[in-house]
Amino acid sequence: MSGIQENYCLLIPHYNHHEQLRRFMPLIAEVGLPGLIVDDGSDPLSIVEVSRIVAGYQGFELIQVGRNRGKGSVVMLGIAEAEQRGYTHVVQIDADGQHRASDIEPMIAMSRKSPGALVSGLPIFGDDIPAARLQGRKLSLALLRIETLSTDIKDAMCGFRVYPIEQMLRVVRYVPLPARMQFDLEALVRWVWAGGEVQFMETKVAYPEQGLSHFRMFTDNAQITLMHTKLIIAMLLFSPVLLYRKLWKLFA
Ligand SMILES: Nc1nc2c(ncn2[C@@H]2O[C@H](COP(=O)(O)OP(=O)(O)OP(=O)(O)O)[C@@H](O)[C@H]2O)c(=O)[nH]1
Ligand SMILES: [Mg+2]
Repeated sequence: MSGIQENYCLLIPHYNHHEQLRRFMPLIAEVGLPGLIVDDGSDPLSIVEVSRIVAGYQGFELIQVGRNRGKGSVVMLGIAEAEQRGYTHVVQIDADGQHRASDIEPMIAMSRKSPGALVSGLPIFGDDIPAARLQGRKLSLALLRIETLSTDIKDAMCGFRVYPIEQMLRVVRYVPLPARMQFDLEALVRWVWAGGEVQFMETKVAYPEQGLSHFRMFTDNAQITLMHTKLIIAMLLFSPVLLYRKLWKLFA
């Protein structure tokens, strides 16, 4: 990536979060970056509302995909669209306003220092996080560390990350990433398997009372469990390569 001028845009996957996005937009617009909002087949009323919201901000564009496909699907679509518009990096930030817009600039500053790295938010949660979500995240992090044979991974599921586009498209060239909520997890695992660098930046994550989660406790957790099973089997097959790489890094 050296020699190439980094060019960042925001990428916001949106699904029935127009009320949250309405409150969040003034904060993210302040950063002064262009943005792609990819609507993931929201309800008709939500699409009308989100179209109105986005039309009110210069430099922001709404992309619609029709039927609901899942967060992973629209993030990958947004990454491809960003590449076509000449961007080298996307700052993916969820539409529900849980993340701090004021941390976008520091995250980009971190990314500029290592443009080839995936930079992920490292959530600092308050007391407002539902206990079940916290336990689920802890379990996923432990499994992700096994899957990557790495304790360097500090968070597995943050919806606030900088993805370098070229490298990310290389990661999915032969095997696509999951379309739904497993995306954040598997993207990180596959990134590490491909030899990619990951950096973490602490950032506060809120679960406000007027917030709205579309995370489906049973279905999404079941899909995440299946994904971990698949990744652990793949890791066992791939482990000689991962171990060789680790030793190489240690002794090189
Ligand atoms: N849940 C969900 N979110 C989607 C979908 N498509 C796009 N999104 C967006 O993906 C982001 C994350 O969705 P959330 O429902 O907040 O899920 P989460 O942040 O993992 O879960 P919480 O920690 O409970 O908020 C939001 O910006 C959504 O609008 C979808 O099909 N389902
Ligand atoms: Mg959320």
